[in-house]
Amino acid sequence: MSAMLLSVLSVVVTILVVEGGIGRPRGVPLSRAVLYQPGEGNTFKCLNTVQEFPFEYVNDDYCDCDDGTDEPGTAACPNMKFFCQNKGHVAEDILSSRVNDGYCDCCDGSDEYQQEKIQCTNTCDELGRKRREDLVREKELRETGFNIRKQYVEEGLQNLQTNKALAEELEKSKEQMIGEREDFEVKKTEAESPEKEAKEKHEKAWEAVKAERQAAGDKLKAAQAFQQLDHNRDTFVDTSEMMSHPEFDIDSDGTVSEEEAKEYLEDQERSTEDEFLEKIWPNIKEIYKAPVEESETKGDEDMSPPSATHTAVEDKKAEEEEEEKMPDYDEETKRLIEVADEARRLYDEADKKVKDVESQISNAKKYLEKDFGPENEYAFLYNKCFEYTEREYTYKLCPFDKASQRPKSGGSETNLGLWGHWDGTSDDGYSAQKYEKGQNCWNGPDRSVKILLQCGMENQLLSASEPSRCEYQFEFATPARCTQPTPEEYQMNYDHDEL
Ligand code: MAN
Repeated sequence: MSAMLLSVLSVVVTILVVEGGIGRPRGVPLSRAVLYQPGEGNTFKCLNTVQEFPFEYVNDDYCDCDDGTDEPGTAACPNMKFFCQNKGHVAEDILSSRVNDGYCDCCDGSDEYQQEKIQCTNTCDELGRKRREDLVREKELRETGFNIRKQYVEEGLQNLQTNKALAEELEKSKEQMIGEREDFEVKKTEAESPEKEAKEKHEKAWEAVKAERQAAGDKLKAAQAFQQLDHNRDTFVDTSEMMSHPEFDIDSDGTVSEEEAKEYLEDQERSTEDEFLEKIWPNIKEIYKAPVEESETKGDEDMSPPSATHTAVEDKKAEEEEEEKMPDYDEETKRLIEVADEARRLYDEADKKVKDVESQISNAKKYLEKDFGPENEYAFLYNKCFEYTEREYTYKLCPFDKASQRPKSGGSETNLGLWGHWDGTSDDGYSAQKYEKGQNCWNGPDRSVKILLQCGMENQLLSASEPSRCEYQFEFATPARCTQPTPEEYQMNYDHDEL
């Protein structure tokens, strides 16, 4: 072996780390080591260009290849990746500009090999241990959550079947109840007809009495008016007597002229009492003002004690009111009303039964129409509510129903939105929900909430925020969201391919 060959070999040994039977330069993962083996004549071919350089140019801290692949372990080529093995923790690629920048980026400190700048402590074992512990906890959480989820799926399915059967059964009893209601309706109509007839008869008779009383009263008033107008008691009311009554001043000029008086006397000079009652009184009864009697003007100065006058007035009023009131129905009408009342009560009862069953059917159908997730695993949350209190508000979520907010200091609840739809990503549609059409925000949109779901051992509202005015975001943990952890998910990733 020549001295020259020996020196070349020694360079190769210094730039290649030998591990797992294959050498590789600093910053190169094992999976790419094969690309960094010295070629014929101890050369290195840049990985993405046709350039070729002596192998010792690799990691010589000078960027030779246009694609930068000759410097995987230095900061010489911009935007390259440096691979940290991080044994005991998770291997990672860091930006090549971070190599030897005086800051420890890799937990194994391999990015800071020029130790004059900084000496990094290897923290990979500790970080790896912590990470493994976290992963074990997360795995346990997912497993426990997933087991609960299985129960939810079972319950969801059962509820679905129960509600389906219930809806069908209720539909049947609804038919029967409608039939019963129809029977009661017929009976009600039958009972109401004689009741109506008897009531109408009674009311008509009462109307007739009232009309008679009114006519008699009117006649009395007319006769009194004749007496009052006939000042000279000559059994006639004439124009001059009419002229002393200012209410007959048609043109409101302050005096009642003879013409105006005649106008009311049917163009005559005077009227007899019979004529007055029959023809004149109907014309003037709305405007005629009876003279105020002396005893009436003196009313307030009455010598009797005020309370006595008051009582007399009240008594008269009560008497008049009593007279105005329709008398009670006769016994037979009362009996018919009682029979009809009972028929109405029975009908109303039957009607209420139909309405109740209709509302139960509607609830069962509402349940059946809801999308409770691919396996009905979210059905468990229906008809339940969860709260979260922060600095200012208590937020409430009733899944598949509504979301609300109320001030901690008291005050009314604000509707933040009603159940809208699932709102997850295109490949994970059940990861989020949307509640919308809440109370309108002043000068803004209707309030709405996006619920981000995550796996948790318990159903819990974890947070509530308002990223944009009146657009809220809740985080909600539920076992329904837990998927079964796979062995691959929890065995990998400790050391990549470097184990
Ligand atoms: C209330 C609350 C808030 C909201 C404002 C908008 O105070 O609902 O969350 O931002 O109204 O005016």
